[in-house]
Amino acid sequence: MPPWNPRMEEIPRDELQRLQFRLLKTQVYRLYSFSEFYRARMKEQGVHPDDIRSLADAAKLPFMYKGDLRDNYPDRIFSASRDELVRYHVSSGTTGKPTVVGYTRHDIENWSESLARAFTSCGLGRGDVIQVSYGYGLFTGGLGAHYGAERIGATVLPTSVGNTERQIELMQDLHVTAIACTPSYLLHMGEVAEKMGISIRDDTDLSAGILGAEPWSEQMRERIEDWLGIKAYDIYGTSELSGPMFSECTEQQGIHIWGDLALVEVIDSGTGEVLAPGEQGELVITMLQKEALPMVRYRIGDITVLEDEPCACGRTHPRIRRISGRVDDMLIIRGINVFPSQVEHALLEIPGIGRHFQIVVDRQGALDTMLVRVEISEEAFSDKITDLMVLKKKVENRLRSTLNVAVGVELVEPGTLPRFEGKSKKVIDRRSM
Ligand code: DLL
Repeated sequence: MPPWNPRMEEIPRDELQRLQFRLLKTQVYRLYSFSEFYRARMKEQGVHPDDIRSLADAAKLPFMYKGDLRDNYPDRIFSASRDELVRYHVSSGTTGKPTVVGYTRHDIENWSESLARAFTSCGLGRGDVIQVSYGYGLFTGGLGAHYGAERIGATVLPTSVGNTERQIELMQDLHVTAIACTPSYLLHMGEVAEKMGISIRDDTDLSAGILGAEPWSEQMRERIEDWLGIKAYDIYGTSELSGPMFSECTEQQGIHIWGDLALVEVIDSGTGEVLAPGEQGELVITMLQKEALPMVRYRIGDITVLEDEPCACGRTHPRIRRISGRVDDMLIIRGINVFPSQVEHALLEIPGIGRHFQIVVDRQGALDTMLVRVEISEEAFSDKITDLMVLKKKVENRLRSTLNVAVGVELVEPGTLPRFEGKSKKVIDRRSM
């Protein structure tokens, strides 16, 4: 594989936009000519490739949805022939058929390039030992991170998920400097390490976590950094875009979206209108160079804000803020929109509260109920019962004022809620069971 192209990260903005326009036009012409799916979609929308005369004209193109991939299972949207494919990944999805993603050699190269940029943005390079504790296999996390880490000349420790005690021993013995995994798995590892009498902060060389694949909050970042003595970076992507692709840099001021690979828009979920930078809405991504499974104006369902100012690190590509939730995991409790990330945000500000929680939504008669089960810290656990009552009241009040809805609270012993090696499942919605 060729070395990655770090110079692209500082390309002047006007040059980047010219490049994006050229790539967009080429992709749209290619799809209109060769893909039945896209040609039909564009005709339905009354748009022809000749109508794309500027980058802003991307807004004329039809949206794509996750449902389109499921409806065209397994490969009817692919625009490369089978013999050009070098890999499949498959995402389980929450309902119905899984989503199959195919990759040409060029797709794998661009994907590795984006991860090479992501890792170097987080200050990693040759000499680092990167433990990849995302799942290897059909999930994109493990192999994606693996190729990116090799591309920058780092040493990879491909532990995948599971066998946590062994992972911690290897982390110590092989002088691992960075770990790539879900934030919830890193929390679990920290706890298991403590049980083994090992402090990740004091007894290992770990200095960075490249964490993603699930929502996590700024407060969670602070806790992880303070507790484990590392820098925790947010990495984002979805299987349809290739897998993990985009990350923060050492400034930790938003996720860089590599503009030569992806065009980013944030839209109003209701009207589909493109929003200005700084406004919160639904993320829409067009992959500019993808071959096997092209994604044009893909409505991912994640909620964020576009930051268009260049970053202090010198990279010129646009950034998005930390994902604050999903359009579709938004819970509606008695008419009020609630995101699990808001709950996490509120809980972690309260001293005495541990790192794990679970939301149980149910219905009593016609009324939605929401119970938040929260682990308390070891120190709070040894407090008097009256102190625990005060803590419970405090949590109830904080949640009510943050969410504008009354919430039941149950404080549970440290270590009682389920732990996850991959993506965590924080919400149990019994209304749909
Ligand atoms: O989770 C790809 C990935 C692997 C990203 C490893 C980062 C690290 P999917 O399984 O298709 O792909 O799930 C994609 O996960 O639409 C978001 O809702 C959520 N997600 C991913 N990263 C983040 C993040 C991988 N950093 C879905 N913050 C996305 C919040 C995230 N949500």
